[in-house]
Amino acid sequence: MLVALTRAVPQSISRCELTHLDRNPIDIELARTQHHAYEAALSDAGCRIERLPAADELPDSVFVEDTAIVLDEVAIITRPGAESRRPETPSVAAVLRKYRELIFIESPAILDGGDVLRIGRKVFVGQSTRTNAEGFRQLSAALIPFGYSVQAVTPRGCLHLKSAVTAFSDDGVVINPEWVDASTFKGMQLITVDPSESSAANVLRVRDVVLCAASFPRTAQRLRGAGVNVTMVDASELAKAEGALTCCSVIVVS
Ligand code: CIR
Repeated sequence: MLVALTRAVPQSISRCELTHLDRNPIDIELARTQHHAYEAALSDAGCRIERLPAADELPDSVFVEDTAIVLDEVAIITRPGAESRRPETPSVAAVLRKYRELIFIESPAILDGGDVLRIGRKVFVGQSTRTNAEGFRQLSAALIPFGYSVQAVTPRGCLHLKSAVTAFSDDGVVINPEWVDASTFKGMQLITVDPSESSAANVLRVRDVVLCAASFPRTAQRLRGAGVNVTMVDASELAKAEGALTCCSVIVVS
């Protein structure tokens, strides 16, 4: 059984953190409609949706991915790199306690879930404005005892490692090689984003389905050409808040 933790688009989303984008008006109703469609796609892919309590006063609270990393053996509660996002974690921890033993990332570490890419027993950790060397060190110390290998990677020109690369299968990644060094993933099947779709590397795999953002049809076509079972989801409103597909859920195997 898969559980997808999600959280509603908050009233305050227009005050979200922005790093690489200029602020543009966000249509909350449209963002909510698209977020419901995202939840429906996750449900169709086999997830039970469990909604965290809404947090209207926390502008980035819909982006639950950054607050926790859930593995089979344990869940890590992060310490988000943006100070405004740190109050998001206690309510996530309260729910995840039902499913896993918890390990907490502590100051002076910062770590965003968007920087953590797990492929099998390998964990790649982006060193970004949101994740520092101490965040990498604490995460490594938590995961190495469970037999994971943990490797630091430096993305450039994007918010998180998973803006630049995500897995579409057990050994395949979709990647923007301008944002992360492709040689890090040598030996895996690499599908590069279409050059006109720089943000298309963030796809969300749920079992044998891969969710792709509707704004990136050319990259989706590349995935389909490789035999991937693609479902398109329109996430254009939350993209104005620098959110992509993985950001809006935490998937728990229960
Ligand atoms: C932020 O800057 O924290 C949010 N506006 C966007 C977070 C997106 N999260 C993700 O890619 N994992």
